Amino acid sequence: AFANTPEPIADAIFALTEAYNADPNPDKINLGQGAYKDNTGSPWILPSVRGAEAKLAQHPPGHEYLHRFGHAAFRRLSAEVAFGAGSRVLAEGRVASLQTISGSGAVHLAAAFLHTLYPNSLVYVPDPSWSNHRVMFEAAGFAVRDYAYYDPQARSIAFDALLADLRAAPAGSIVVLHACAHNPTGCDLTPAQWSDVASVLRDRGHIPVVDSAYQGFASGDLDADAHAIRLLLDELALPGVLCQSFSKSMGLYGERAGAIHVVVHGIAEPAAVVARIEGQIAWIARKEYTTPARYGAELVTAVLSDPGLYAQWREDLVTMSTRLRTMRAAIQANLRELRAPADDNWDHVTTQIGMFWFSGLSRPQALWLRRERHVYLAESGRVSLTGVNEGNVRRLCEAIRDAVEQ
Ligand code: PLP
Ligand code: TYF
Repeated sequence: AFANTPEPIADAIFALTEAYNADPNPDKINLGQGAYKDNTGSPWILPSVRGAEAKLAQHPPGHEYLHRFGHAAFRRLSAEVAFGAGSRVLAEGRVASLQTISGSGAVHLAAAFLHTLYPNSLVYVPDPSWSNHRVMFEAAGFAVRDYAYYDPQARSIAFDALLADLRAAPAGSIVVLHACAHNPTGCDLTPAQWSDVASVLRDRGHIPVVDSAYQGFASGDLDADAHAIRLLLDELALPGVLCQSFSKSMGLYGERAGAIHVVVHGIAEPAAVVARIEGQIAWIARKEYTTPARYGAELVTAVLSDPGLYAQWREDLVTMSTRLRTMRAAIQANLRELRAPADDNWDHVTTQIGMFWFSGLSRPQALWLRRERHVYLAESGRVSLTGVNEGNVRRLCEAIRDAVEQ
């Protein structure tokens, strides 16, 4: 038994983290996984989350199972973070919400649920995207196609090609969209471009699956970063799915706090449909893991239900997003000063937003940086800015200059 177990498929980003951890060099730089670090390179527990921990220590919630839909207050409050407390969809009861095993679990349940209804639809993911999108929708049984997203020459969004691909997709396709801070490119659509995309989605009867893993990380503002979510799923009343993660926005990576929200439009009395959707998704989860995890949901709920902690959380998001923007500016200034070639002016370091810099460094350059300078970035050239700080940014830029001068 078991001897024939085939070799597992490695996730490139997790493999990179393992290689970094195994490197004994004290000056190594970790630009792999998208997990926030402070200016000393240490993980950061958000002050708002510390406050929530203190609150839970005073009033322990215990360890009972959650309801199969998840923590009731968490489901409601997480929907309000995404859609806005005064949103029409929430007021009209159009949202089926379930707590999930973070954003990954939400994407998985979205795929599994949609497959029960639309098994023959094609699924479109941006090129490039978070690699798990394709993996999870294919695992659910879908055929997955790319739609144009990024133009490496122009270092910006290939918007005409994007629209053309979504127009050409068979009617009723499922379209995965990043709500903000696109992973890995750091390039988001403008509000005007979102409106154009929404028109195509509506005309073609496509179903948007909006993946929101970085709300608050793009601009530092929760509402600004929810623009696409609210435009598509509320204002323009497109039926669709929202996958929500608190991993990055609250720094709760290992706690696995997230939610799936399925938005129902075009039905005057949505309550019965919403209840059936919640029941169906809970049944999928029942077959796989029964109920979601408690502690992360308690922390998120403690932050969101306390006005003081909520205000602190908004500040924490500004702290994190500002630090990353400051590092973008420092990288750009250093590369310009070092006269590092390969780019006219390194403009794209600061025009991109969010956790990642899609550097344009090639695979051989990324591998050279790893081997020769102990700088660990993805082979795609994606740099997680979380690993950059005042102590290593100069050295990083010297290494990049040497890599591009090779
Ligand atoms: N979606 C995107 C675009 C991501 O980058 C990530 C990872 O951070 C996730 C979803 C899921 O992360 P998690 O499962 O930690 O919520
Ligand atoms: O892209 C990242 O670095 C994060 C973390 O399968 C991550 O989103 C990476 C790969 C993966 C799950 C999470």
